[in-house]
Amino acid sequence: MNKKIENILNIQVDKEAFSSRLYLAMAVWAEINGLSGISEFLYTHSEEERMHMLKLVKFINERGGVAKISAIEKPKSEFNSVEELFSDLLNHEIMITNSINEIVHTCLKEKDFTTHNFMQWFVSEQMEEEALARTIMDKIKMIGEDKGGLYLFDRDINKIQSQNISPQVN
Ligand code: OFO
Repeated sequence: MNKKIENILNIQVDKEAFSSRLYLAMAVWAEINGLSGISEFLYTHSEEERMHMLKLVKFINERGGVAKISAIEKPKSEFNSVEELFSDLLNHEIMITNSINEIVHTCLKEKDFTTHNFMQWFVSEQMEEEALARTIMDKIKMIGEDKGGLYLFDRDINKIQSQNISPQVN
């Protein structure tokens, strides 16, 4: 496997692992703050990010490279509000989209069309995840300070998830 591609894929392995732990930390915060629907949503999202990481790990190894599992920085675990949490989540997904786009760009420059083809799954996944995060942010902004609205949002968030996310990994 092309070394440059192997390296950027390994950096992405770390980013997906970090995403999984960031969403896990968010899930814990939501759970201890009595937001069980939001926490369930985030636990599931954390698991999906772990699957993204594994998908990359397996691809690197199958193509003759070596997947590297490194230390990961500690994610943020305190949030002032649900709005801050989901705003962080949206910004994180935008960063991941940019990172995926960079990999796609490098694949084309290096003429690695196999990895380019493989990365298309991530391109579509990011489109869905970003769209979902934006939908959620719109709803949270609508709710504002309304506690009843937050109660309903927490109850219904997992329905929004099932309409928008396709967690298929294979
Ligand atoms: Fe939410 O991002 Fe993985 O790819």
